[in-house]
Amino acid sequence: MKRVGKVAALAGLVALLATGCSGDEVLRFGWPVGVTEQATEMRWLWTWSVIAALVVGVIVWALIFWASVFHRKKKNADPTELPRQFQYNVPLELFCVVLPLVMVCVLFFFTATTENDVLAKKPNPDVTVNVIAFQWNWEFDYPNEPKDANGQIIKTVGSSTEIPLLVLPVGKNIQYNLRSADVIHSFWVPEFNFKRDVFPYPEKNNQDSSFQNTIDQTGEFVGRCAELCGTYHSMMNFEVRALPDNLYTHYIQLRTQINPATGQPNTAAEALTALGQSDPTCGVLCTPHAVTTEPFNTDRTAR
Ligand SMILES: [Cu+2]
Repeated sequence: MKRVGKVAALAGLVALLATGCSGDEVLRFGWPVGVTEQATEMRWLWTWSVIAALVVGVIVWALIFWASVFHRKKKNADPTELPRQFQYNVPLELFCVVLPLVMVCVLFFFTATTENDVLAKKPNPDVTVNVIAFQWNWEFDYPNEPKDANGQIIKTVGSSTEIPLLVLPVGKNIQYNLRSADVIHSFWVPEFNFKRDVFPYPEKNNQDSSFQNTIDQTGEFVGRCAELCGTYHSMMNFEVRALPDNLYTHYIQLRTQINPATGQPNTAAEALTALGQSDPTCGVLCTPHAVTTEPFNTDRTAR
């Protein structure tokens, strides 16, 4: 018994150390890192669901252990005699039906309320972006921001040589309006813990093609298309650049201004370069090109 205990403790220790989990990861129970308020809310649901499952698990394991260790066949037992039977014990059977039902109801309640919160939309979002997916890239428009010096909406379009940067502020309620110019794509930023299909003509199909979230930390987060949409589907990447609010406002200002070198309003890359020059603390956040992914080679004979 003592040896079994030692071996079990050692196996547990090895499992814990060999998986290389940090304290934070252990508490997340495998839930991926998220950077939005909504992702945090989903993580809470996951963490408490796992804790509840573990509590049930511990009780069930203890009962199995108790039954198999302390209720073994007695040495001098009569082999023809059955152990005590429980199958028509009404209170016990009621308990075994009602308790799981209560557990399912509790899980359902917290799942439904979390989903409602994650999908909730406020009437007046702080920032609105129109996300247009096309084979095989992305366009991001800022319809509610000031127009640029040419009177055009500020927009960032990706190409086969440039990853589009979706620049957004942290701590603000952001609305994403999704639409496709051709086939079905899917807007996915892994760190948002959120993914939604991007359809053509969403209004014709009565689709709710928008969602909102609030990013709660600055950083560079890769975005991907998560719906097989053709030849270059796997390279249909973009990058979310979550800036502090004051830098975001400055970025939008720069996007409206004419770049003397080109005679045109600043592109995303030019605006980020200027932003980095005006605020040296900006660092990686102001890199003019994507840092989480690379443009793809369209030469199909390249390999
Ligand atoms: Cu796609």
